[in-house]
Amino acid sequence: MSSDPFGRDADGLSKPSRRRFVQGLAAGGAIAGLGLWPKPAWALKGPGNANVLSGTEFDLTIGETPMAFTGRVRSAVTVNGSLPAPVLRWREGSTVNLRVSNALPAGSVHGHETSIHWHGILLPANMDGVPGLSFDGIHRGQTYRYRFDVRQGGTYWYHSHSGFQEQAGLYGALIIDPVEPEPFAYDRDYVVLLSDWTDLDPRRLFSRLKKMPMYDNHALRTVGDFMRDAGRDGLAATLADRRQWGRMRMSPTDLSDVNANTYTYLLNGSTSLGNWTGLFRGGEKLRLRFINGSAMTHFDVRIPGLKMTVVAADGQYVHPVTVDEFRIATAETYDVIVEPSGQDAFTIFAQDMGRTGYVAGTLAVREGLRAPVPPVDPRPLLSMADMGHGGMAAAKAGEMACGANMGMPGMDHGAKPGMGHGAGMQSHPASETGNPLVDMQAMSPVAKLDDPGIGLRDNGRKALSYSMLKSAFDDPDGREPGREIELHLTGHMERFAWSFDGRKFADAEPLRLNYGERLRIVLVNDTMMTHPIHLHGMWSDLEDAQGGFLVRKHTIDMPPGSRRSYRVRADALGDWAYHCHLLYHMEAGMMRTVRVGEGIA
Ligand SMILES: [Cu+2]
Repeated sequence: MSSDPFGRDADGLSKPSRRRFVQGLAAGGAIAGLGLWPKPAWALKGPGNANVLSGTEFDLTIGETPMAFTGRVRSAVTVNGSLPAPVLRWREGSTVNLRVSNALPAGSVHGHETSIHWHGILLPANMDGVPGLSFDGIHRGQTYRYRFDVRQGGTYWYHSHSGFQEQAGLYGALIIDPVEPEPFAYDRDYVVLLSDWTDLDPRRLFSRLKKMPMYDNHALRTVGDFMRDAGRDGLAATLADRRQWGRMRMSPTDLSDVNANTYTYLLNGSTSLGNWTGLFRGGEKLRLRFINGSAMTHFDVRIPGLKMTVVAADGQYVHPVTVDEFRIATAETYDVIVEPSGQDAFTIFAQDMGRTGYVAGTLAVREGLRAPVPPVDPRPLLSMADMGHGGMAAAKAGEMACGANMGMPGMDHGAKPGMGHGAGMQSHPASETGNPLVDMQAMSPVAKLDDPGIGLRDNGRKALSYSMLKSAFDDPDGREPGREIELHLTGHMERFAWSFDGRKFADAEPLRLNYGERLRIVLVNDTMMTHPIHLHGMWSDLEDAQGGFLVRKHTIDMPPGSRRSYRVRADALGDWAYHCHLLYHMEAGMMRTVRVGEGIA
């Protein structure tokens, strides 16, 4: 029986071939040292972008493939046998046909249904790939035919929207070549797709999170830390601070629910040991298309020795801004231009926001080179201001800015609705009051657009913040929003409960938008976690602190204690998913249906 390069047999279904198995090990790298394989497995991989499919006709087969990233063999969910899924290259103005087949084996731990969602792509609702909203999903043995016009250019990605398949490997880059010439030049073009891998069955990881939300956070403060703080700040202040943290049920070092204690981070499907390498010649400009295809990880990215010029965010051009470092939330993309020179090799370094681990790759003049890999930064501490209990100045200074006025739900802080952006006490939806799924509220959240984020302040490097991202075009709609919807991101740490306005997806009515309207969505983060919020089918046009158009995105990251607003043009009929892109937050309920129709709101 013959196989094509993707390990498919003549019947079009994927099977885990020996070749793919070895390549999976290659991506893992670590196993090469065990002597099980005749040569370093990564030598099988070519440099740069392997596995690119381009054109208008695509056959994508979703199946299981054995992979080993840690030395243990696990079944990944793959597309045409590949993790990450193949890079798809489309052209703006074309019509793409994508036949997606479900070849998951019977009894797969990854379920019997699958789907592909084209993240950030404008398309008809029944092509969006969310089971239960857009269509019925793709059942075992079935093929779903996606067909739509490509109406945009830029860097995007695609992933499963079924169960936890995205965690298990079903994600890939999507590159759309624009019709118009791009406003920047480069000699080489690389995808840098970051992701997080676990050997655990993701369903088991989710149930562990429900039972032990703090499992991955080993960094609880010690008695020694306490005595040091007490010596510095005084016993009373330290005790008061600890009581507040205790009431909020969180260690100040906890920035993420799942981190490198569980995850192995991947860059283009390679571990650090596998050392994905992008080649360059001196004097060339490289375009790096960073994509965060992780399930649960914010990455802080830098290339020591190189400046990075950000030219696009979430696929859309921005005025070029040059930085040393940027934070990329789950589901975001950034295109950057770099000009390596003076060294033969540079390290692409991506550490997780909680500083528990990293993944590294290399830009080099030839294969086999490595530059030094920097240490992971010290763990940052969250402050009360980080939680929305105090202003930015306090946040920057890392001070405790909140007094006795803790944000426990149900307290009346005398806030009035419609208080505008930023300053003053924040009001809260009545559904949060007395709600067992809500353990905290932000009292004075602010936009924090000029804040690069926890752990990136004053570290001696110039870090990107949202306020530096300015679309290279004016507000494409131009109308002032006709109405405003305020939604609160809510949660309960110990229950691992996540929701909007204290209502889980299963218990919530759709959010209704009138077809054609321009509206403003205001998000308030009442939790201590950072949530990247993604609206399907329509752009999210982020506003600056004055309410003016700032930057067009498909995913808006919401740090703790933040209040951010964006404009949406409801120009896509149908039901759309609207959710936190942290996979386990979405699964726990931080999701809504957005229903766009004629005269329904
Ligand atoms: Cu979230």
